[in-house]
Amino acid sequence: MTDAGPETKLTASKRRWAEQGKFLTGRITRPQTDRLPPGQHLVKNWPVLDLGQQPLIQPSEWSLHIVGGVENPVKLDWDAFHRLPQSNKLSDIHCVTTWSRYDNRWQGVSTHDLLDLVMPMRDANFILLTSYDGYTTNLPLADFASEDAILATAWEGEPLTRDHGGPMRLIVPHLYLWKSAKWLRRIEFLVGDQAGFWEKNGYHMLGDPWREQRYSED
Ligand SMILES: Nc1nc2c(c(=O)[nH]1)N[C@H]1C(S)=C(S)[C@@H](COP(=O)(O)O)O[C@H]1N2
Ligand SMILES: [Mo]
Repeated sequence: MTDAGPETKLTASKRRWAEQGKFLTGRITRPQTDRLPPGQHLVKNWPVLDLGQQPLIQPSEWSLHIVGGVENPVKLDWDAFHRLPQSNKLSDIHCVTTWSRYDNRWQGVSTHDLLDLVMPMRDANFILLTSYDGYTTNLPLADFASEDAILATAWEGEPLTRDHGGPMRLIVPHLYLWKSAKWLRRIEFLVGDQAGFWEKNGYHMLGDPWREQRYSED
């Protein structure tokens, strides 16, 4: 025990987040010449890609369920979600089908603020996302916690449209866009990595565009 007294679960979680945040900030900073990842080309429009079922969710019927390895599991309705701190982010997006789109303005709840609320347990190092269309995808908690990651409800100042995942989708801009679940409904914290839909169908477990992690090597 230190002079500052016993470390509570809360301070331990927050301290760990501060450490990981620092680490991530260093890791995702890239030189300007490296802005377009290998094998990508720029588009000005924003293509729509999904499994073909675009669920229609009224905000009154919407909820986000946080489950698994967290100190504070929650089910947030639309109002509760909007009472969380709201953030703005600017980021580039990169789709595995080789298009990239620069300078997207997002508004919503940063994953940092969500993590502050739910407080992941020490051994919960992976995330499995489930969406209203049945889609699933997985990523490491360290990547979910990236400074640029946001649970987005608006794009370019307008509510996120249904075809792009409205009313709310995840954006993790430093990974290929298939990790950015549209119509997000559930976030599960796991000890081990569990493959989602595309990951079970040959896509990479991480999906870093700068390392061209498109498909798994097997
Ligand atoms: N719920 C859900 N999220 C999803 C998908 C999906 O089928 N369902 N497709 C993923 C894939 S493969 C891509 S490339 C991006 C496309 O997002 P966009 O249509 O907004 O460009 O969404 C990702 N998120
Ligand atoms: Mo995709």
